[in-house]
Amino acid sequence: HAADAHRTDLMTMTRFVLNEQSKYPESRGDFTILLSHIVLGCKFVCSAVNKAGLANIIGLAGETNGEEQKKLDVLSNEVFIKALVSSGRTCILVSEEDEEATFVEASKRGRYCVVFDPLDGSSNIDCGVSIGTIFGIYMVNDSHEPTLDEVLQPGKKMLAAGYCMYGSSCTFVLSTGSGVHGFTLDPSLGEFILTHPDIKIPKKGKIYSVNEGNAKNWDSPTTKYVEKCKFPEDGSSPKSLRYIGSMVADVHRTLLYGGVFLYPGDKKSPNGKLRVLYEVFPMSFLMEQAGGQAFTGKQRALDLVPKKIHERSPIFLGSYDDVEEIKALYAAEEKKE
Ligand code: P6P
Repeated sequence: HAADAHRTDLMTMTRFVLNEQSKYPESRGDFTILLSHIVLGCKFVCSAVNKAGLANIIGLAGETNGEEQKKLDVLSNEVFIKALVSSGRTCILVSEEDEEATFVEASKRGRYCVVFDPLDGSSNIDCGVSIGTIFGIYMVNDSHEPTLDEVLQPGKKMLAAGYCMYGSSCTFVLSTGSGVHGFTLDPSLGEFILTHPDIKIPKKGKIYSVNEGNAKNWDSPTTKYVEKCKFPEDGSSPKSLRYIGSMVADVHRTLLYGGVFLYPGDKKSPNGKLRVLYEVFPMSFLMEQAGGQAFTGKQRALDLVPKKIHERSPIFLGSYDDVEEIKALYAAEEKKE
């Protein structure tokens, strides 16, 4: 029976990625092993975040055996770094939590570079708002003498990218370059099961997502675009504003419902707030793979070449047609200058 087959034919992430990998006969399963270690980190964080509210009671996040209460993002970072190094498949790691990149010792070195934010939006933990882990994966060119150049690459060079959102359920969204797929953690199995195969973002949306509190400092194209969302000139109905203030949650809603997420630059911070390597690139990669697009105000986000591992960029991402409108406003501004 089809229904039974569906129930008993569990498409776990491991099985899904092995299927993907079978398209590359020469691959030795290294990517699958790497991904399994990223998933291990996410399962740990999911469990820790879900208990965060009880931290003081159960002495979580740093155990109260005398050790000072470690912040969950610091703890999560340690778990990811250790899991990735122990996978034996990584060469360079860049984390939002670490000023310097981690160069894996030669004996444990592999072919992948992972850039990640272990707990993005962690300031929202205490009020229970969804937060997440965001990651991107590059293949290393020269693993003998790796340098930072291996990760100062445009986002279009990424092999894979994804995020894990710790919300009402634990949802892992992944692209390895052949579409975007969503998996939901079944806590009884401890497995991520495929629940959203081949996610496609609606071509146009009815939602815009931006921190309106920064409106005073926006440039003209962003100001004009937001104005159009609120007071459409063509008589169409205004868009809804949805802003959670946690990138993974705002992007996940945009991916599923459509619309556009903006973190523009402004007079105070010309490069905006979001980091190129482990926020802008992975989310832009996913948006393109889902049929949307991502723009920095100057260029296609994935074409940007980062100079520093923690540099920031303005970002406008989401439904294809909505981002086109933003690009047109920036192009018109360009012409005036
Ligand atoms: P603002 C969270 O702190 C974060 O890094 C992203 O997750 C989120 O999109 C953004 O900052 C929110 O920034 O300035 O609107 O509070």
